[in-house]
Amino acid sequence: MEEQDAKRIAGYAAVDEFVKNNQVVGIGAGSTVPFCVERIKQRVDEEGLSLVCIPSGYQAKQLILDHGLILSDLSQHPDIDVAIDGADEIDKDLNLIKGGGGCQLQEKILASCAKLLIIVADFHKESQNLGEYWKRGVPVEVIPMAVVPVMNKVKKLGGNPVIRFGVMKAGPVVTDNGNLVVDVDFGIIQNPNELNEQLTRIPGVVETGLFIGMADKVFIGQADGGLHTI
Ligand code: ABF
Repeated sequence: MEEQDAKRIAGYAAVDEFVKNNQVVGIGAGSTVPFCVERIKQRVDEEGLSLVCIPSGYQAKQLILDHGLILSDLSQHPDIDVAIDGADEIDKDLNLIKGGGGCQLQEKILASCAKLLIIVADFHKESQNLGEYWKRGVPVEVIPMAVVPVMNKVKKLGGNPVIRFGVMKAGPVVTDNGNLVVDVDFGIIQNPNELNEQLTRIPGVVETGLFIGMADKVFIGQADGGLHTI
């Protein structure tokens, strides 16, 4: 329950500080973002805010529709005022690991179109260096034909790659873009920027879940009901 309360505190606070009338709002995925959408809906009803929402994927699209908010896309609204999203881990410099849900590519595209990227999370997610908390590795989206050579190349960078499988292990997870996800454990990541550049230089890598210097502010709900912002 503590964790859910912490997510709600973070989600509500982020929406209250950053969502304003007449904005185009990017909506990410995960279990914290639904609290943001809940709060957006309350404010639309109570304050009459006029907003257009752009989803990062299927879950976000459904959330927007379920709450009766206005749904659009990047073709109609390529410039986003504020994108609100979750994260798997957040370091002291606001670098992020994202993509635990497999939407890293769309989430990064959305973030790159946004004037502001606001992250919402619970207290587990904060660390000094990426890799301290999120032990499943850096999500790397890979073109299917390149998966073996990419895995060999990330091993040479010191990573331990694992193809992500679905819950029943019947087959690999396929992203919304028809790609595979390789989770690469690098242990504690001392230089996430350099690592991200090394990974994205490998042919066949479409995108990584390392979000470097993209987040503008992070709202972290605390176990005791407090809020920490970075
Ligand atoms: C998305 O949802 C992801 O990039 C990240 O994997 C996840 C975070 O979810 P939660 O809020 O449930 O921790 O934002």
